[in-house]
Amino acid sequence: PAASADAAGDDGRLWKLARDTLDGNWAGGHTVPSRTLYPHQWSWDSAFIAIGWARVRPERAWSELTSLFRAQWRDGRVPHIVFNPAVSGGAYFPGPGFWSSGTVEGTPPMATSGLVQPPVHALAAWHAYRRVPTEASRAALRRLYPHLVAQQRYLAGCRDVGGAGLASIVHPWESGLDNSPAWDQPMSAVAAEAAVMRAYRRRDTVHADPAHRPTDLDYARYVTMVTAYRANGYRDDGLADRHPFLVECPLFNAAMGASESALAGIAGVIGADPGPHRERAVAITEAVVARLYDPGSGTFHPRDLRTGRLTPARTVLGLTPLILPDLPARQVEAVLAEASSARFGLAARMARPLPSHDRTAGDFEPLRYWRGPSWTNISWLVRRGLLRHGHDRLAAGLRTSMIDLVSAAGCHEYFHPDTGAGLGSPAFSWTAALLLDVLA
Ligand code: 9YW
Repeated sequence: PAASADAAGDDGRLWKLARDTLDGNWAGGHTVPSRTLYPHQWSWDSAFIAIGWARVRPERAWSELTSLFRAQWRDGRVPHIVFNPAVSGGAYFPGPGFWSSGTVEGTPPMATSGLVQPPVHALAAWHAYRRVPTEASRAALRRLYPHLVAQQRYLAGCRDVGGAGLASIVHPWESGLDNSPAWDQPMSAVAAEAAVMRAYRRRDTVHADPAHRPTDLDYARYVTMVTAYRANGYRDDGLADRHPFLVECPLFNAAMGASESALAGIAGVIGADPGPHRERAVAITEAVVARLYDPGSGTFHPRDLRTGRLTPARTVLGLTPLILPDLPARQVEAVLAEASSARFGLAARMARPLPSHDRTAGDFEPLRYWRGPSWTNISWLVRRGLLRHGHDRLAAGLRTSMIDLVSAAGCHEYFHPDTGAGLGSPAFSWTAALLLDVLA
């Protein structure tokens, strides 16, 4: 009884810490990921953040998503950054001047980037609604629905470069896992001149330890890829013939499939037809399995459209198709085996947190961003997948590990995968938001 009383007291402390962290990052209408490092609105951050707000201030969950979708482009794309005009353009690189979205047809009045991020938004909206199924939430869902549908249509249409029903990403930033080892091979084909970066000043390395961030060479390539995309007005026709980076990512496409399933649920609630969403969810799941599952490794890998091959690294991206409700039992079992192996260490009692990359790989880097550290949003997604497929004990192990990290280190952006030490921003919104969700 003493131990559980302590646990309850600690939960109360963590609840307050997480709520205060979100409150501190609320910018009126949306929440910044971090006041210092990321002072604007980020697309997939807002989806995760809405899930947390639903627990404490539901009206903010809807305003978070609504404000993001106000920046949706006419073609349906939801930009990965919406710039806050009240924040200096130089506070973040690449800022509004670099993207110059205002010079492109069909863009909203506010400055945005031209890239997207994993489409976890319908998933988040549906999750938030089920937490607070009020009339106000239903009204918000009804307003969001056509925007969520347009987002999916853009990805499944304009971005189906491979022609197999999956969306391609045109930049590692679109994966959300910027410098994951998954991108090393496709990135190596992108011309990088160190000179490119001399024209710019990185801001991330002012706020965070350069040893924990992507390298200058990575940034040179990031800039080269955006420049190529921007030169064609961020258009998607003809990408296969001209764009240097085209990849079908397992997480991105699993999010797209899971969002179609979520849209079926949303459609049911607002009186629209769930049928087409269910069909699309099944088709996306089949394509993810057919195109991205490797029976040899027993896990999912990104497919590089430039080479036609799967990329070799076994990163945490490979586990994320578990969020697909229709994932066949065979692939569920394979992902569980991969997750429970020494590479990722998933267990009912976890010795260490879930890493972003294979712990046994030679290029595992425990401090560098997406090349090893543990991230709360990925753990949250994998936990959702485990629950969805009935693996409650493993889901509970992951939940405890997520809570323990924040309990010991605070709402950090990411965590050392061995020691659990907090890394990056110390007051990070999605860590706080998803902690609220798992604590409730
Ligand atoms: C950057 C805001 C974003 C996340 C991404 C993460 C990072 C931006 O921060 O990218 O400048 O590196 O990789 O997933 O949305 O939190």
